[in-house]
Amino acid sequence: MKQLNIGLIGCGFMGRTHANAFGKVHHFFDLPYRPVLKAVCARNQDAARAFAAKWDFESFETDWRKLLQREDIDAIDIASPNDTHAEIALAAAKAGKMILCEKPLAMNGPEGKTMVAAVEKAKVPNMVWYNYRRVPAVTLAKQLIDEGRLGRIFHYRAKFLQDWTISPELPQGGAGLWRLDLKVAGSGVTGDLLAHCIDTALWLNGGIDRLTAMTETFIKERKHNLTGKVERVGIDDACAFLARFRNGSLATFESTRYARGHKALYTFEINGEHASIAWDLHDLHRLQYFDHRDEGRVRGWRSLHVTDSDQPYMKHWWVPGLQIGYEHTFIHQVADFLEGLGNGRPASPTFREALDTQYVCDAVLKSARTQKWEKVPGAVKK
Ligand code: SOE
Repeated sequence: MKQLNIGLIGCGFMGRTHANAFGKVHHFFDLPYRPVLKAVCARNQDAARAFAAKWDFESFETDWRKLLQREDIDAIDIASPNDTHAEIALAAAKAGKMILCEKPLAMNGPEGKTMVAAVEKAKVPNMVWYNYRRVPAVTLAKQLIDEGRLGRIFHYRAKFLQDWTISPELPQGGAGLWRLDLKVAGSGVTGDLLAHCIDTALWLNGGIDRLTAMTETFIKERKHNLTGKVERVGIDDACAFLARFRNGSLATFESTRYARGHKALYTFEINGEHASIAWDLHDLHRLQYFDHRDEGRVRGWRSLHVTDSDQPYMKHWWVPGLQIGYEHTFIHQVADFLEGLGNGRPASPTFREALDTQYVCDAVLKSARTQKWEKVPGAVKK
């Protein structure tokens, strides 16, 4: 097994999910490469040192440019805030490093396009962390759709609900709260939460042709942690949009951080001519499946407990009936990336595939401004 030396940038929540995945993947998967936690990079020296010690990184840096210059680093993993993705990715591609980038790919489509051009020019393997594709129940949904079990798709319905920004006392900006700062995040729930729903939807149901959206910013001003001043809030707190897929199906998408009682309620339901499927992140190991072709007397929604060895990814884990969870989606993503390095079939979504999600987000935000239906350009031919 060859070594793949990882340089991780960012040691927040996402840095932890990625470090955990790199550290565990070889225990469960037989892969052509084994990740080595070479270095972690964060601006704050104490934070970088503490993270390196806790997650077993061999070294730490405080300047990502130095990390990129290191010859002992093969792959750069970008887990820092959204406004840093493009600059780091462009430089990493130039330095010939493989790149894994946290979602969303970029602040917007045009920026994402420069990142796609850079990795494709440098011919470096690249991937964006849209982890929910790798929930075994979601991957099973993909298999069922691709096998044609649902038949023609009529409806796609998705939502991602949270409730952590309802208090007007919550500041914006700085560590942990940069997601509320437009200049750093690029958008609010659209890029942070709906991007997940969109990525899954494009993967399961193909491209989106056009859409119409509305957004709202419920709390208009918040104290900014970095300036100490009360500043205008630029992000969308909530967003809903209607869409038409290229395959003719209709869709509704909704996301908010103001749904009291919901912490991370990501759900989708797909209705086809023969069958329907539904999934819920709070019950992530189950896939609900209804097949009209079942014998009438026993027809009904089946709750598939996705834990058996013939279901996606599950043969790598425990024994049938014992479920896995959130952290494993990141481990699966690393496994697929390493597998792809070995067999030359890049793990998805690549930067180019993730650019499609970015284009949908751009169209959503544009439509919310223009109050019109907007056409969505495609980065990948579908
Ligand atoms: C926001 O609270 C957040 O952490 C997102 O940034 C993640 O992408 C999502 O998976 C969970 O919620």
